[in-house]
Amino acid sequence: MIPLSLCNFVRVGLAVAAVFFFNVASVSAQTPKPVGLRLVAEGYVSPINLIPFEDGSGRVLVGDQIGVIKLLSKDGPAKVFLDLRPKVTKLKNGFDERGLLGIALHPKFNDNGKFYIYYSAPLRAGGPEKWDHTSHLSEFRTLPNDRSQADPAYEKLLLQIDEPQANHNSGRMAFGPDGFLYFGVGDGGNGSDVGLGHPPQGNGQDLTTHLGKVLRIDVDSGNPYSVPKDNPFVGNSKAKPEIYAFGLRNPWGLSFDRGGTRELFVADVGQSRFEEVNIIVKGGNYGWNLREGMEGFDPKAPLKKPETMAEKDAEGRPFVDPAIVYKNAKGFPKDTDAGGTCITGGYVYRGKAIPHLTGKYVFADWSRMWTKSDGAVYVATRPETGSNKPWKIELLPLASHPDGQLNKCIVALGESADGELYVMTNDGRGLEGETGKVFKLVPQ
Ligand SMILES: [Ca+2]
Repeated sequence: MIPLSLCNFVRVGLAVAAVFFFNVASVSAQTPKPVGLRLVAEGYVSPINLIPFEDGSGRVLVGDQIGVIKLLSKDGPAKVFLDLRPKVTKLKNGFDERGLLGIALHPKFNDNGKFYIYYSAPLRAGGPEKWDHTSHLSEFRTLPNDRSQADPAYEKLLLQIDEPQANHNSGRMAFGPDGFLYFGVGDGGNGSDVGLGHPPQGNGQDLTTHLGKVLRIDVDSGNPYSVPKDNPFVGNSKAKPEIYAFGLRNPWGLSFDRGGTRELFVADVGQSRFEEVNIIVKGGNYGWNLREGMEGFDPKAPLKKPETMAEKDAEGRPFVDPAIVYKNAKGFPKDTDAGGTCITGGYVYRGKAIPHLTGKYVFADWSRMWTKSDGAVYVATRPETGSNKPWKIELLPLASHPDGQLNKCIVALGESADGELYVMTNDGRGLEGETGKVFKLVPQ
């Protein structure tokens, strides 16, 4: 928590910053054309997944963190697709990062009805003493002749990952253009990647654990799955073969670009000073907990820029810098170009409705202040080819809301089958009430 007096100061600063774009390096007075948010669904607690059916129907699944997945038709009412609450670990009414975290439909879902869910289950029998819970990655399926209804009797458990603390779980998933399932796993929680369940080098840098990684598996062969032969650490007896990339803290936003070269964008929630988006490459080390943003990180003094910065990891690999970075208001309470407190992540826009966003990465921050629901939507523009400048970040003006202020926390973004984007919010600080709403990003 930061003191309220500081927050008031931050608020004045952000009002000034709202007309500028920012990146870590510079500030300019340009601003993108306004867009609007149109309400399409409400009554959720914390809607964190919006997954489209790719069958031309316009239907989408909306997954609520508490464990309920609803199917929204284009015009009809929402209906419950799957209620996973009996299998989810007991959640707190207040702030809680556990629950139903990720959903991905099998690329051949229309034929086989298979889909995948990542959720927080109670700590498994035999799990490490005093650890918090166990993450489950499971295969589910619909009823044989009805894609609009999950089969409540079927679950095939693919992977369990024990979690020392309740926070930093990720579990965000997507199938890649190669047909393999990619998913994020957080560093196990706590802060600074230290404490119970965190080895001396941190989970992010420890290749013997799934924690703090992006993993890649093949759900179409093996039992219950197989590891793609070209995963970067296959054959390394000191590494988990599922690892695709590492050095991540809480890779919350995870999406493949529907166009371009189908890059994998992963927004990694920072701790104190920087929020970042990484373009994931095979075997890449994204730095946590030796790096945060473009700087070093010292777990003993997380709010300070360390005097020295590691240039390479323990095996001599250089770190991969993030593509998009902004200052976290917790670490920079006086800076007008601090973009928020927790990156939500987003998508490269490939829809038709808002042409000026095409090819840009549209993303959100959960709340610009820790003490108030103040989510913001941003647009990041890739630098020209050959330039080593960071992506330009601009606040996306929301003409549908007075002064562009949402006054809500943005828990996730979603993408329809035709590339249009959705912004999912709730009013509170956690799993209380049914204030969760789903908005569509529309031209204004
Ligand atoms: Ca990083």
